[in-house]
Amino acid sequence: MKYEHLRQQDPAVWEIIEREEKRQNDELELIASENYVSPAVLETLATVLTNKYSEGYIGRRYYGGNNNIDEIENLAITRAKKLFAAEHVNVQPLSGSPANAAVYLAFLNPGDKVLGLKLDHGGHLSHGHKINFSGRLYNFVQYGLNPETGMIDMEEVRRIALAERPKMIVAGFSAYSREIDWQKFKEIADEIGAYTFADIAHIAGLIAAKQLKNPVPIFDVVSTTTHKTLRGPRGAIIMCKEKYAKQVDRAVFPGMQGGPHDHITAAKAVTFGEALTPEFIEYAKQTILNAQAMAAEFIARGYKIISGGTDNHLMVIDLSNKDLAGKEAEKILEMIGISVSRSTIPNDPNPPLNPSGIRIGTAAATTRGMKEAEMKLIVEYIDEAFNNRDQEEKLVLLKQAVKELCGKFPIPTK
Ligand code: DSN
Repeated sequence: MKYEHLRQQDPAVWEIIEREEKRQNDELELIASENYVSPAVLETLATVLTNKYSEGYIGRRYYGGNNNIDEIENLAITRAKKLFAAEHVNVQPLSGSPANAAVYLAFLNPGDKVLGLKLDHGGHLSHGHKINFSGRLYNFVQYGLNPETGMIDMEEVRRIALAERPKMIVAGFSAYSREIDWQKFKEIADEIGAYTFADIAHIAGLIAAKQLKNPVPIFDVVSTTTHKTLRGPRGAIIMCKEKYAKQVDRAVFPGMQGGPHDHITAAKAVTFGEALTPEFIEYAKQTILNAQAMAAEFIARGYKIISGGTDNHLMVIDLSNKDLAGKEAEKILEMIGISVSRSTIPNDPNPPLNPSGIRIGTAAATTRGMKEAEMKLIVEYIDEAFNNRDQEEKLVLLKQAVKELCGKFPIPTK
């Protein structure tokens, strides 16, 4: 029986997990940063590798008994190098923020100036927000999106970079739907002798599948989580030029972290193996096609998408013309079994806890096998839910429709 020991030993925990499994099966996941791992990745996460301590690096551990772990870590590194054309990879970061903290530790001193995208324009907390460690330890100056186009204005980035002369420029975002001109960022950084750091957490899977441009051969250092479009376990990696390998490794351990989570390292290796297959390229292509179909349908129904569309897996919808704010929209959709995340819009007049928009992504729905026709249907359900937000009976019917749709596209178990 599946999870036999857990069921018998701790029904209280099991019952919650079982409920969550049912929720994930019956409901639709449109949170742009979430996805479903393969059964092979899930199995790897529940292996005995979780029992091991392996502080240090391959062949240089501070604990005995690490021969097998060395092999696992080597496999993860070798596959990641191939996937991203990376010179050096550190596969030990526990997640996105710790990875970014390690990058700053490797290249900067406290107080150094860094240029990053504003959080409410699509950046990330760890790109210099004042309540985050990054904004408290380093002197971040920030660029925003062009208010007319909703896109990054590279001339504006250049103007700020030349005026502020930061030691590092950060590119790569949590809620930006357009292709990023990595080469242009690099040229600007070279003009002022700044380091280039790309955080590709959201789009790593699309880059690995060669559907978006890859910053790894261009930038000094690149971080990514492994659990978004890359469809792996919770975790992160850092890629850099060989000349920065030592300082990056030292920053991860002993700088930021203790022992790596070896079961997760193994699951990263399995994920990279999956991402190297032709099937994954098809998945990434479809994820983008689905996002574009969804954005077009929202626009046809009078919704305002920041930047007017998407080149990747996500979009940010400004709901201010719908008499609706992000928190309420998130709640209404939760009532019909659809998860999205509220999102700020550029120069949002509303506070971060109740911003003016929502962010939607197609990575998880595409893993279930949904295509453009289902995306259109989903937008119809969302629109109907917003338009009938006070009609409880209508919302119940929509929840049933979402469940039926999910039933036709089960989360892959093979
Ligand atoms: N929480 C992730 C996201 O939703 O984009 C980023 O950390």
